[in-house]
Amino acid sequence: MQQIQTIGIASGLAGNHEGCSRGPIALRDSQYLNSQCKKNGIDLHWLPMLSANISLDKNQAIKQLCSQAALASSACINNKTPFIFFCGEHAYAMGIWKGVMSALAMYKPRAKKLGLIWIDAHMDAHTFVSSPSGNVHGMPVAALLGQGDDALKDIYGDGPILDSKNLGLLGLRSFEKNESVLLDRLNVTQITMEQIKQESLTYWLTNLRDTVLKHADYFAISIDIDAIDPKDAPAVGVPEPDGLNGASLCEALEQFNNDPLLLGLEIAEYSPDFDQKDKTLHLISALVIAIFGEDS
Ligand SMILES: [Mn+2]
Repeated sequence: MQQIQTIGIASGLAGNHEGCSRGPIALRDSQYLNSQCKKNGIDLHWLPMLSANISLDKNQAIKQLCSQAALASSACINNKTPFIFFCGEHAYAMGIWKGVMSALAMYKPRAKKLGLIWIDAHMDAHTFVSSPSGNVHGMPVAALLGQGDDALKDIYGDGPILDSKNLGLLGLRSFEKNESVLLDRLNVTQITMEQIKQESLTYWLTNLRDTVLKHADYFAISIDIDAIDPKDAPAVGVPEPDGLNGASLCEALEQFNNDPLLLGLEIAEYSPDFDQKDKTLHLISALVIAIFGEDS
């Protein structure tokens, strides 16, 4: 049985959909998820749930959650234990991956680098200046790349930023001009749904792993559930039609099963109130098993 450090961040502060805060709690309490994982050799070892400090203003509360996420993720790297973060919103990716990069930077005798595969319908590359909504869950990619405005940089704080060569986005189909201009300027690898119609998901994910590891030592995967087609995963705050096929994504991710260079996984934006017959819950469970399960 493989033990996976499992951290939930139960917050809906960074979007305009409070229901997301219930996602991590529902997953922690799900008999289905935890028992399916056990059957497949995965012991989800749940650490105490992180939740927002409501006495702080919104951005300061998001910043605090990111710091807590960074502490938890860097501890996983230092202890060399695989991890899963289940996050109400994608905003906390800022903390999770900064924490991982900080811990890798301390490796002896040589600092190590992170490559990141970001599976999402959206680019998440807004700043407070460019965002029409001002929702921080649309900004983590910009922050991780060190491209935030002052307010976003304040939330991100000090610490390493992600080299744009070490990031690849997949599943894109809903974004604003400002975001694609930013990512194009930084030469970030972007795989759109159009491209996924030409070649299989397995092909693109093999390709992305190679790309993000060209200049990095390890890699990790961040999945926004809205990358998946709403027919397969309806339980999200911002559904976007024409997305990834859920079963194909699981099948394609199996190539990373027990990959020695894979550090961990983030799954964000699950909003259980919108689920239909637990479809999304079952898919989340299948994603985890594809990556960490035995004999998959
Ligand atoms: Mn996202």
